[in-house]
Amino acid sequence: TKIHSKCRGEIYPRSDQKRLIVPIDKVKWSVSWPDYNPPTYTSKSLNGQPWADLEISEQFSPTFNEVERKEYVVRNRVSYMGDYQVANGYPLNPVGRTGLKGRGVLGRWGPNHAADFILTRWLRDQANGQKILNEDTKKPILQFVGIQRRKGDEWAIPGGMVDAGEDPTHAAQREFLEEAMDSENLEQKELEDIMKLVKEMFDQGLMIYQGYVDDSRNTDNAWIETTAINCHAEFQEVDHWHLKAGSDAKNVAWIEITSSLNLFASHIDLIEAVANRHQAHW
Ligand code: RP5
Ligand code: MG
Ligand code: MG
Repeated sequence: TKIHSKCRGEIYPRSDQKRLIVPIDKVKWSVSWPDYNPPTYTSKSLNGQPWADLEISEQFSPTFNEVERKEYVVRNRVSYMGDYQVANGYPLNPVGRTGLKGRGVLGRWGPNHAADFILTRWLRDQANGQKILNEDTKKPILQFVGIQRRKGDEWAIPGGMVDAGEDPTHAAQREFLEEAMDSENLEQKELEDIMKLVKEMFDQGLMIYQGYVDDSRNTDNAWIETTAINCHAEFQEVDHWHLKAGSDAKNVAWIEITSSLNLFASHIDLIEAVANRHQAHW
């Protein structure tokens, strides 16, 4: 895995908070850096949010590395990367230093669980329906449904945070429907019709990755981990689906998969895994 390329920027996203610059060879906690003391930043936007943790104190000390059940709310504090360290009551980023303490804009101390849904199909010749091969690799070209994020304008895989107690596979499907089919603005009847159309296919999706994401919002004490699902349409069953950007997406499109795509967070790694899975052009 590539380590911390996106969360060692100079300025924390959506703020003017500076990070301490961490040289690549000092990312790992195992590399000694006795004077390491980065600034602390937790966005005020977290105040009063029901999905966000509180500041760590005697009254609020989460049960790290466990699925916590308190006051009937489930909070999954387990990392897919194995047990993470907790130093002086604060969880430590399993990949290493980011140059910032606190939670930034992330709600949870420790892992913040997300889910991504990668819908793929073959690029085909409009006239005869044949798969199109890349001239150099002679391998068929895949397409995936990508969205353009409202925040930051970057293109990404549709995805979002897993709700408390929600199954990650469900979260991935739900986020796809919200961001790529605008499900939140559909009439009940339209939504039911779409669900009938997609459900069977979606349930055949395969988990391709579960773990850490190199996201610019990560800090030393809070980070995003994802469950990525790939659902592949082998024939042309998805061609008539009506894609419409919704929720935190402002555009949606079928995008050709190549290794030169520029995508949000470490989504390019997920796309590479999908290309490999289907022996597609990369
Ligand atoms: C990425 O952030 C994950 O892979 C997921 O796509 C996304 C979740 O954040 P929001 O879309 O809710 O901002 O790290
Ligand atoms: Mg969303
Ligand atoms: Mg999202």
